[in-house]
Amino acid sequence: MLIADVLTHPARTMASATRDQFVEEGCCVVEGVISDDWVRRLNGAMDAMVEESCRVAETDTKFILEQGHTAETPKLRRLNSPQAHHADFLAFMAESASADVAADVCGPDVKFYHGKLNFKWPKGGQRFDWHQDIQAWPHTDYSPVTIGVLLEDCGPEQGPLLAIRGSHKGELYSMYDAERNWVLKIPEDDLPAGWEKDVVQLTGPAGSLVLLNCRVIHGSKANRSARMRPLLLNVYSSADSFPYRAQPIPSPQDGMLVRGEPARFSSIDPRPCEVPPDWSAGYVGPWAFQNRESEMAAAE
Ligand SMILES: O=C(O)CCC(=O)C(=O)O
Repeated sequence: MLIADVLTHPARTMASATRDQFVEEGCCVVEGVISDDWVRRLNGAMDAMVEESCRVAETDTKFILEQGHTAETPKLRRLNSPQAHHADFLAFMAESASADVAADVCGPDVKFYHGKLNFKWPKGGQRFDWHQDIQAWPHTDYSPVTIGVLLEDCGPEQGPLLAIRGSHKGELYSMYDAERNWVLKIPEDDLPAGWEKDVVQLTGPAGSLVLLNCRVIHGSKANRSARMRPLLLNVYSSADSFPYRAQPIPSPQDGMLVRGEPARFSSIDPRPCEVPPDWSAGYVGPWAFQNRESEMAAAE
């Protein structure tokens, strides 16, 4: 659904000023809609997954491990498709106020696309370079939204998500480098002039939702603190928005309707999007190309 049509429906869970901020800036934090009980359940599910990862020695389709991961000192970078691996992650994605917030920004008919749980281990969890998401999973319109939930309090030292306010209204960058490697990275020299003043830190207490429009430029710095930074990220879209390339993080919940009715017609936004590699044989993450040199120095 195009945003002009979404806005004909009143926001029901977000304050309308916060929704307006999201529409204008491409990002926002929503506090106070996820209960402490949900935060507790999600943390329990996360702990169970971390415990399971202790029996894994190499990255696979479920767990992406950081260097130095061992059973004694687990260091996970990502759990793919948490909703496929624990009932509480699934219930949260489909039944909680997170899906209601998705309906506020996607329109009343909402489906799920994919999910991941990103970790940043204390004192070392790595940076994520500036990038836009939609080039990894193009859709027929730009309704897809990533809704993150902070599983712990997250302050500036923990490597919170950073977004460049308003950048969703600008161009889509190539996520390939000059050698056609899929790097999912925008070099800082290529960012729009004056971008530094528009960097927003998406921090907040545990249970806060952080919203990213699928076109907004975002990234994060390393975790320098002594606290973990776990961030559960679910991508939703309008039900009438359809991906036209293979799903990079496949799961049985891909396309699951979580609010409203299924689509009869597709929504089309003609603004072009460079297509990603074919992920049908498996997603090749950008890890080998991320976190090099001194990028993000200007955001320090
Ligand atoms: O976990 C992070 O800090 C960044 C995650 C992100 O931007 C992504 O997964 O697209």
